[in-house]
Amino acid sequence: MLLLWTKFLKKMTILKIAIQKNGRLSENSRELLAECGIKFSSGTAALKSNAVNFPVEALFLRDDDIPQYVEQNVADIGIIGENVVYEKKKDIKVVEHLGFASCKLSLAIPKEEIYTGVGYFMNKKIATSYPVILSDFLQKHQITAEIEEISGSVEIAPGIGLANAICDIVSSGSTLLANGLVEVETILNSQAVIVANKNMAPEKESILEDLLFRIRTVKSARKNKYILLNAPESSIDEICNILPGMKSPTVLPLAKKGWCSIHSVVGENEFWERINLLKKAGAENILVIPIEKMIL
Ligand code: PRT
Ligand code: ZN
Repeated sequence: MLLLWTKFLKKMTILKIAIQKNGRLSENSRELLAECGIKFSSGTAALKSNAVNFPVEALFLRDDDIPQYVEQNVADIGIIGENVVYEKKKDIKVVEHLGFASCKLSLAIPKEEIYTGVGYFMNKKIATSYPVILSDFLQKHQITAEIEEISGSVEIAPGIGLANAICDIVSSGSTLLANGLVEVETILNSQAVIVANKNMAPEKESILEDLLFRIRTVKSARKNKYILLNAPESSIDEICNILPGMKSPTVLPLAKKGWCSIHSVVGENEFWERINLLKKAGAENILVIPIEKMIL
């Protein structure tokens, strides 16, 4: 069976997707493809792997190289952080936001400094791994500053006298705190995205559309919960207003006279707020269940 599929793959159009080999994006990227029902033939050690049930091939690379490979058609699409898209400035397009690896690219200074606004950075030395984004930001604000490009452990730079300030990725903020720094400007908000080559063949575009459909289905399911509850019939209208659902909630009679069961879908973000309103409206035995796939 696998041999037949391998022979078939050689003839058919394959979409090549570049994902990070090791790092903050790799697990989520692999998980997303797995939730889209795509299974790969090799384990995590391989540098490329064909899917056994979908026309894609995964290439496992360093995230910094992905924009260039997508531009050069070595890969058709890739999963990277928006920060890398803007830093590398390659001729590629963002086709989907994925909602994971959220972070900010920010400017931070020693906490004992008094911050006076962006003018603070005039004639200062700023350490960063993002010289392109930083220099665009400084230019936009007409600030002349020296950029010290370093590839890692940027937060240590002010403490060892290498720079006055830093421009780096911030997520929880604990690395800044541990190094006596405070965030003063957010340059950009970032999350993982799918980037694509701008001149893909129509057959590849069509595979990408299928893949994006699956990804959107997985994303909608992650953002929502299925909710079931029991309520007195007199509360149906009020509860339906609290839980509008996709079209409208399902209302089923219970064996107990005067009671019904109401089923609906609620967004992850508004979930707690809605639960309190439902309890106030008389809902009981509320069950909240994760949704595996959601096709809109
Ligand atoms: O080896 P390779 O080049 O592939 O990976 P990498 O080391 O360049 O990147 P990696 O795996 O560290 O991050 C990949 C992407 O994840 C980044 O490009 C961002 O889009 C995103 N991301 C999300 C982060 C973070 N959160 C993050 N916290 N990237 C880096 N950090 C680092 C940051 O540099 C800083 O040192 O974590 C520290 C700050 O974290 P907090 O939580 O203390 O604020
Ligand atoms: Zn990298």
